[in-house]
Amino acid sequence: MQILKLGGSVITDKNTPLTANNENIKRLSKEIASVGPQQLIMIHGGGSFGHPIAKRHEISEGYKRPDQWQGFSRTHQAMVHLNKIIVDALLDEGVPAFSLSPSSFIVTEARRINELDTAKIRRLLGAGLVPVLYGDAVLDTQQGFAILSGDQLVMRLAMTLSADRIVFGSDVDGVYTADPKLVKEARLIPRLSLKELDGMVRIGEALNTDVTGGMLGKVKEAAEAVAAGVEVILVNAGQAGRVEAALRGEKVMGTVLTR
Ligand code: IP8
Repeated sequence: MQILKLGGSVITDKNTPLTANNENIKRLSKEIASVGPQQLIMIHGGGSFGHPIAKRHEISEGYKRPDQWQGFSRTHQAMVHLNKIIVDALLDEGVPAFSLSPSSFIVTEARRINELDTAKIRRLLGAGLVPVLYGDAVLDTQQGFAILSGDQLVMRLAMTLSADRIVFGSDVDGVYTADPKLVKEARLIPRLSLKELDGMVRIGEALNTDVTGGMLGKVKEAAEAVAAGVEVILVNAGQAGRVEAALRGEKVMGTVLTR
């Protein structure tokens, strides 16, 4: 079983609120379809749908004022909207996609997943369907509500359902030796062990910056799954063919995280 996470930067236009990147969504749907029948869970990020609304209403910080409940619901609705665009595109290409709302079966405690009932996901997979989930506004036992990131969801599902591989599709090629947007000599790291990763996280924390150009948080979250034996590969989903190759288990430009 594989889990594919599509980052918000690939499937939406991050500079324009509530705007999907239909071109990328269609191409990626075709790539997923061409892999053929597979045990696959998809999870997508919020991009210009969930994030601006969540930020405006301070949803991730938790309950402070009654008017935030409106924002909580609107954040969720924006994600439902984006999810519909993605599931419709997958169905149009023949992928048996099925939408699942994380907030309907997940509750967090201090922003970490607490309750998680995977029975429905298992049933959908058993029937040959591709459950499509997303980062969502969820109820939280301590702070009222919270934002559950797609990345945290990927990791919990990978551990609970013993996934074989996680493919992270974002808008960068993988993990670099330095931020490629700032440092000309930055090199892509094709394989990264947990020990090397730990070293980079320490450097990043000491400098109080993300030295790898936006990938460190994702990679930190992934470490637990890697330690449990799940293969984790980071690829650029904005480049044609890379997600497809990663799902097929073929050699592809990106970064593989290893034990
Ligand atoms: O883009 C958060 O998911 P992410 C989604 O995976 C929302 O961090 C609701 C802002």
